[in-house]
Amino acid sequence: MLASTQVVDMHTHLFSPRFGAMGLSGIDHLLTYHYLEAELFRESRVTPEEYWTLTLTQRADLMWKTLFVASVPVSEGTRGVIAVMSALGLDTRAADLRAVREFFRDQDPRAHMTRVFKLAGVSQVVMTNDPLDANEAPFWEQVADSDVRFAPALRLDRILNDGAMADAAEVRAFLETWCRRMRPLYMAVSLPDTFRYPEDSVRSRLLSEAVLPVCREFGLPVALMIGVRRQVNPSLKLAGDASGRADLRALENICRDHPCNRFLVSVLSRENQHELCVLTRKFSNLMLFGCWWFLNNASVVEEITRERFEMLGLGFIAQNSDARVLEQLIYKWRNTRRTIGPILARQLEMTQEDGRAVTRADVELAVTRIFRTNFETWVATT
Ligand code: HDL
Ligand code: ZN
Repeated sequence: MLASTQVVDMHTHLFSPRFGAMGLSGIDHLLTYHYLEAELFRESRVTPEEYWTLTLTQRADLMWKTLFVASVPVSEGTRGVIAVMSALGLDTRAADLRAVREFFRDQDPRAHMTRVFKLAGVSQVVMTNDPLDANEAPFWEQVADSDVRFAPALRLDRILNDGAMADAAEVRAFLETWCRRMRPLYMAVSLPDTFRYPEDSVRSRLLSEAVLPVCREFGLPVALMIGVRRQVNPSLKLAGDASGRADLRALENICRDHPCNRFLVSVLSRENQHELCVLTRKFSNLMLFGCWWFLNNASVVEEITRERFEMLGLGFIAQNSDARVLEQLIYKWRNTRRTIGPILARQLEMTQEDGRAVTRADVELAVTRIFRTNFETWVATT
């Protein structure tokens, strides 16, 4: 059932074909994924400074040699590359990347994308769209055919975290314009472990006076992704972020103070997961989603998904991939099915043991809810 259910991947960093080179695909991008760069710098004598002077091809070659030839790929990230190559019929013990690069070069991009979505069992992904990103904004000026497999989400980090705008009226007008232009499914922001709400800060004021009112005006949820400690090691660039335990009273306050807003919430610290389940039980305008980033490892996914079934029943969004490279969909959703399938089966088995027969329709309902319809219902504006 899980294998045949098409999922909606509600948070990724993928881009539809209309965004050109912003959409990443192929072995060089798969190998230079920042999850793997963090592992490389621990295994290789090459320093980050030296690494950043290399070309993309040189970085991918170094990654392959260091983590896949000179070592055994057992981590989540390295096994992911193996799973993608295997699914595409490529030699996972190749001494070098020549033949693999040739394969990707020979693919018709559209046919390849369709094949990847099929292999991953994904019907739609939600992008991360930043209207203040100079590379991305011009693509929104052009009217282009939209690919229904890619839905927009309006990302707020530059406004709420980086001080791009401080005036609430200006932010409100800006967001209204972009909601009309982009038609996002939701707005999103990543927040530090130190996030407080309410507080005497620009971020808190912009949330209250601009973001949340515009979300109400357009009927959009806002995704709060809490617990990121950005750039704890700047030399690693994207790989330099870490996680921190957040004070979820901020979440409690914002959900209670804004009952007419809907919230999607993911927190990055494993230590916050149980209390997030408790809070989700307190607020019907709070929907918990995914096993984010450093949590997207089988050992943690198992633990937090069991807590969620026990405390929330089927009322949560089980996973998002956070994929940055197209083919990552294949391994991230393969891993999710492999990990969460048995957990759901055990929960349903216990329902049966406790005295309620479980039918095929029950299983289908459960799978569909946690991997698609809970999200689709949450973002429906009608
Ligand atoms: O802020 C985010 O959306 C995070 O997912 C970051 O993009 C992070 O770098 C990431 O890719 N996590 O998987
Ligand atoms: Zn992300």
